[in-house]
Amino acid sequence: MAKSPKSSSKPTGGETHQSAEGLDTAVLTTNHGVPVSDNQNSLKSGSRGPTLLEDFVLREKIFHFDHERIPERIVHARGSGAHGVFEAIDDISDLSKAAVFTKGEKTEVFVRFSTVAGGAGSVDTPRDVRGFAVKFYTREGNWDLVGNNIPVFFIQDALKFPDLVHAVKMEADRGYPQAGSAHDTFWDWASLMPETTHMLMWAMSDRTLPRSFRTMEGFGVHTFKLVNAAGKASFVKFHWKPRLGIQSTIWDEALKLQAADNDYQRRDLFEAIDTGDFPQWDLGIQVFDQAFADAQPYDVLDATKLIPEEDVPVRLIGTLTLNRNVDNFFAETEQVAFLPSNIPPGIDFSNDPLLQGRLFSYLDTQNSRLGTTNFHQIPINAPRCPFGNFQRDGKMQTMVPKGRANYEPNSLAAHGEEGGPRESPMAGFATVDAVTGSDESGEKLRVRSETFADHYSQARLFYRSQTESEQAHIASSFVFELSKVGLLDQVPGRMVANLRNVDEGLAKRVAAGLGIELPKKAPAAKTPIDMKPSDALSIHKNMKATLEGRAVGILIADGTDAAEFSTVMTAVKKAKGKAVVVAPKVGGAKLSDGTVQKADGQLAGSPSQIFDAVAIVLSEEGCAALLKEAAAVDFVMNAFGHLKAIGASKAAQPLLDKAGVEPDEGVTGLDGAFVKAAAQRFYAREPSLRMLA
Ligand code: HDE
Repeated sequence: MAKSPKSSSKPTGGETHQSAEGLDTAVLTTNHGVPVSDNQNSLKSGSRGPTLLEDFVLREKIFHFDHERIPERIVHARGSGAHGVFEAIDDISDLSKAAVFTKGEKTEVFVRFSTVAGGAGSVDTPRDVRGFAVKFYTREGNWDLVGNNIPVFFIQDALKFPDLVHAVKMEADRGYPQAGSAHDTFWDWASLMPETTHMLMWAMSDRTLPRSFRTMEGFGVHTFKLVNAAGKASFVKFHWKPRLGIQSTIWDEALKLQAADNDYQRRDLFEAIDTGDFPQWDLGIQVFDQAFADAQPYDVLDATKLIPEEDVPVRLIGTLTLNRNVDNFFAETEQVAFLPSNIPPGIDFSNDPLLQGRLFSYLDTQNSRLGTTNFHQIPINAPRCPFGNFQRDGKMQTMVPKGRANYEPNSLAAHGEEGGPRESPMAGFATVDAVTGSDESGEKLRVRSETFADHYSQARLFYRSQTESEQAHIASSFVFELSKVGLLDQVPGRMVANLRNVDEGLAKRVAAGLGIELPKKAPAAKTPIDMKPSDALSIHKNMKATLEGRAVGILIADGTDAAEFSTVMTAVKKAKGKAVVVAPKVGGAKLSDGTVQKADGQLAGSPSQIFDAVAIVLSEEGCAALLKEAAAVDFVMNAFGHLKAIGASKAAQPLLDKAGVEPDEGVTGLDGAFVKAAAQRFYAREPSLRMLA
C-alpha cells in the first residue's frame, strides 16, 4: 500500500459531537462557536415588534434547518444500517490473495439493508426485493459487496435499468402507488421483457416478504473473480447465509404488519443489536472455472441466472456479525455510499454487462446525492487504512494536503520536499483477463450474446423447486399483482402467455385466478429445458425450527394464573425466544396470586402479526372479558390465519372458538409442546383458511 502524504491520510470530523474542539460542550454555540444566550426567543424590536435581520442565531438555525435534507437514493431509498465485524474462518489463499480473506483476519464492516421501490419514508414490509449491501473496511481499501436478498436480477444489461426503475416506482403522472409493483406500468413493462421472468418468480414468492433482515439470505448476484498471489483467477458467486435460517411472512401478514408497525424490520434490527442478540450470517462462495462455465446450459455472466448449489456447493469462508447500532442515522445510514467498484486486490469483476453498468452508476449517483466528489471523506465512507493520491480540491474538501506535490511523477523528494505516494505494481489492484484465456477483442457491437437467450429454464427450475404451499403463494401473488393492473387490458394475458413457458400448471392457475382465458403461449427465443430441482431455492426447506430471534406474544388479563404465566415465560426464555407480554392495559394485569404483571404492549397496539407465535394465558374471568374485545379476537384469529403456533390455557378456549381456531398440530396447551410448535409455521393449515390460486 502506498503511504499517504502526511496530512491527507485521515478525514476530519469523525467525532459526533457538534462543538469545535476545546470548547465546553455544555455550552450551546452557533456553528461558528459563538456562545448562545437564549435559544427560545428571536431578537425583536420591542417585545411585540418585528424580528430583526441582525439575529444571526435565528438566521443560522433556520438556514441550517432549511437544508437538512439531501436527495434520497433513486432506488433503495428506505434502509437500515448497522456496524459489525467480518471474520475470515477458512484459508482460501489458493483462490484469493485479498487480505480480508486471511484466516483469522477481522475486518470492520457497515451493512445497509433496504427495500427498493419505496421512498425513504415508506414502510418496511411491502412485497419488494431487499438490498443487502456490505462495506468491508479492509486493510487494502474498501470492498463493497452490494447485493440483494435474491440471487438473480430482472435484467441482463445495465442499459435497461432506468426503464425498470421508472416502471416500478410510483407512476409518473399520479405519484402512486408507493413501494409496490402491483400496478399498470410495472407489469406493462415486465410482461414485454421475458428476461424478467426468472426474477419475477422470486419476487412473487415469499422471498420478498422476509420476516426480518436477520432471516434473509444475501447474494452478490453477479459472477465475480477471485485472484490468487500467482495471478490465477477463478469465478465466484457470493452468498450470505443467515444463522437463524430463512424465514418469511405470508402476504396477509405482511399487509397487516404495515398497519401494525411501519418500521417493523428496522426496529427488529435495532432492538436485536441493542439487546446484544447480534445478527449473524456466514459468507459463502461458489467457486468454479471456465470449463464448468462452458459446460452449463446458461451463461455465468448473465445476472438473470443462478448456479444451483447442488452443482457447485457453497463453501463457508467467514462470519459477519452486526454488533453496533449507528449513533446517528443521517450521518451513517443515510450518507453511506456503496460502490460496487470498490474492490481490493484479490477480487475482480467479470464481464457481466449488468455489473459493468453498475461500476459507473454508483460512483456517479453519489455526487448528486451527497453533493461532492469528496464523499469518500465522510467518516462512514472513508477507508480505515491510509489513503493518498493527487486528487485535489472540490466542494467540501476537509483534508489539508501540505506541500507542492499535487502531480506525479515529481522529483520533489530529491529536494527534500514531500513527494507524495507512488503506484505499486506489486501490491496494487490489477485486473486479470478472463479465467482462462481471453476473447476480449472484437468488433463494436450493440448486441446481446446468444448465450443470454434462454429466459425460462431457470424460472421453471425455481418454481419446480418449491413446496406445494410455496407454489400456491407464487400463483396467488401473480393473481393479486395482475389483478391490480387496471387500465391496460392486454397486460395480464401477456404475462400469463410468458408463464406458459415456465410451467403450464402455474399459467393455468394464474389465468383461472384472474378469470381470463388461457392465452396462447408466448414465443420463446430459446426452448426452455428442465433442470434438476434445487432444494436450496425453497424457503420452507431451509427454515430452522428455533425460537432464537423470534418473538412470542403472551396475552394475559386480570385473573391470569400466575403459575401458568410463569411456566410459559420461563419456557420461551429458555428456548432463547423473546417473550413479550400483552395485556388490555399497558399498566399490566392482576394475576391470580395478586401480583400485578406489567405489560410490554397494550393489546390494541400489539396485534399478533408482530409476533412469531402467541400464548393465550387467560382465566375464565379474563377470557369472558376479552370475548367482548375485537382486538383480542383479532389477535387469535390472525395468529391462526398467519399459520402461527397458538398455545392456550384451558380457560381461553371460548376465545379460540370465537376466533375460529380449529385444532391442529400448531394449537397446543401451555406445556413443552407449545415452545416446540412456536419455532415453526403450520403451512398445512392454510388451504382450510383461504382460497389460494
Ligand atoms: Fe443498484 N443502485 N443498480 N443494484 N443497488 C443503487 O446507488 C444500479 C443492482 C443495490 O444501501 C444506487 O447509492 C444500476 C443489482 C443495493 O446504499 C444506484 C443497476 C443489485 C443498493 C444503483 C443496478 C443492486 C443499490 C442508488 C443495473 C444487486 C442500495 C443509490 C446495472 C446485486 C445500496 C446508490 C445502499 C443502489 C444503480 C442493479 C443492489 C442508482 C444502474 C443487480 C443493495 O447507483
